[in-house]
Amino acid sequence: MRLFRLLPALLALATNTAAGQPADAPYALTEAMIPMRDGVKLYTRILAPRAPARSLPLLMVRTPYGVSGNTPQNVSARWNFMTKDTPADGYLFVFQDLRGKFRSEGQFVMQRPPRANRADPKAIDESTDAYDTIAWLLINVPNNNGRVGMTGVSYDGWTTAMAMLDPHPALKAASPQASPADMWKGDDFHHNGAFRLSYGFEYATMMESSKDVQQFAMDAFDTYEWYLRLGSLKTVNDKLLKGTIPTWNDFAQHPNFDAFWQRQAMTGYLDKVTVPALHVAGWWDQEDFYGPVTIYRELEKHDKSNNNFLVVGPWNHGGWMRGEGASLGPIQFGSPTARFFRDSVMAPFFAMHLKDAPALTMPEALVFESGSNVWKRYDTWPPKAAVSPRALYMREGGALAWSPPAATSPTPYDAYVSDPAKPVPYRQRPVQMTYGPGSTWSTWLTEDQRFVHNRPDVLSWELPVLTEDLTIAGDLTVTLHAATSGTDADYVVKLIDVYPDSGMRDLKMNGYQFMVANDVTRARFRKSLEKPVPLTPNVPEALTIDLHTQAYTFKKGHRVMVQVQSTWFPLIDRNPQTFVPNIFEAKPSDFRAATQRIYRSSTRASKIVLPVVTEIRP
Ligand code: PG9
Repeated sequence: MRLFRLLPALLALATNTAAGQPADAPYALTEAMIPMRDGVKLYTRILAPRAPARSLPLLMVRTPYGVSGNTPQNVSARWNFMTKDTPADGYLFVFQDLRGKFRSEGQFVMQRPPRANRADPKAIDESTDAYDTIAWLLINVPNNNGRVGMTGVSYDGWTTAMAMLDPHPALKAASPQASPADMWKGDDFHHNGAFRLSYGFEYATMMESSKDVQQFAMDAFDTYEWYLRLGSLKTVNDKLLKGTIPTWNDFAQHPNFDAFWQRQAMTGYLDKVTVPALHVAGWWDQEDFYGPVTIYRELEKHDKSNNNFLVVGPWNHGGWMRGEGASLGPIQFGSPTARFFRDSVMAPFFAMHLKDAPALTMPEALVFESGSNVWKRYDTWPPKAAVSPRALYMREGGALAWSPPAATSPTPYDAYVSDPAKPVPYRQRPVQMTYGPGSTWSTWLTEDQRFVHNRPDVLSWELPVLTEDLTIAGDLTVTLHAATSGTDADYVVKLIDVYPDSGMRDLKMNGYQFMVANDVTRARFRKSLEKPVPLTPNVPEALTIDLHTQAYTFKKGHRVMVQVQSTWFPLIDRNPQTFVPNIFEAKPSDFRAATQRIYRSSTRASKIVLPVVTEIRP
């Protein structure tokens, strides 16, 4: 980094350090505009202990959500777990606004893809911005020990993962937490190509209507009504946004897994473990669960020096970074899981790499097995030993069974009519805005599924009451043999733990239907993610649905249930059920009710394959 580029920032550093700071706070604030290689300057806040005991490592968070909330007064409270009440011997905390957000210069690009030409010295991306920032910090922040850590949740987790692609040599440890990996396959904006309407619309407008964050003004408290009134998604640009929100335009112009999404997805770039990494995910993360598990797995293929680790706990999005984590919604986990993670995993991980603290003996995968409510240590994820895949079949009469259907069945399927004019709500109405006041978004994955259980457009199958515990650990896959009277369809599959009908101390938990795993598939993509093809009316086809991964004990006395439905609104946009090349361009007349059949015959046996733990476990 050449000195003339540093001068304005050094000036900013000098000017802003002293002004109006509480003398009794253990940290002092320095603000800087740090120059990047293309000349753009990024607003950065550095919070350093007033009287450092020795030279300290830098711990950095890069975010699009604004950094001004990080003050000398509150940094202690937020990050106390990392410093164990001794700020003077802790960290030099660094918070930076991404390009184009809040006080940083430049242009914000939603998940800017890695630069195409790595040889171009002026090309930029989040990796180079992290690199340039670290280079600057090492020279300009007094008392740093030459080592840097990065962390953050979700977008900030993604910037952490991006910094690991071409890391500055001083980046010695990283914890990307709930980082998305692929916005088309499994994170915030789509799942298997099915568009996450409410999140996509509300997030894109929140981030791209101004330089800061600003919620779209919806004139309905129950957004289920608001999204239904929109009708076809074409209305969004025609009447509301008029092409002003770049990310919405990308959604509308790239409905398939084309070069746009392929280039943005992290997975294609994860070909080496460059920095010791602690990947963190929550089993009930309502935004990005696919991402952290996928990033861990991709990197694990290249982890020759055993520097890549996974932690998954019973958390919602970012739940490990706040509160105790002893419960989520009404579900109890028996111990303060979030506190345990922060104190006993995250803090020692960074201390070991950045401060030569005693080594943390990290298992390859530390996962919380909910239901039995214990932490388990595995030497691979998914576990290889002591787990056998066992199929649970959908059978006649709403039954699930460990054996396939008999050769002769008078009715080889269960059926329902799915009507896009009356979609199944994904959570209890009123469905408040995602991040609106009173919103139950953050815990919706724990909601009691009885609210849709007996709808005529939701099918359910159940195992009899379990006579002993059933534990699963690893990957879950569904095969649905399905036919529709239309030419396109969505199928949502939910694996549910049904609590005992009576005897629960908390009365509402009697018969509670708790979703253990779930996802949606959009049948048009069953043959190709890039080139969707219509279904032939009433001709069954086999669809594979990845229900991701879990560690869970269905307790003795509980039941296992599977539910299938074809709408999940407004989480997922409505499939018109008539094949059109681009659903964002569908006409109102394309939206039609359709009969969906889920086959359960000997030749078309729909099933869920569970990773059943069979032997003595670690
Ligand atoms: N889930 C959010 C997000 C991450 C990355 C891109 C878009 C959205 C977040 O919580 O930051």
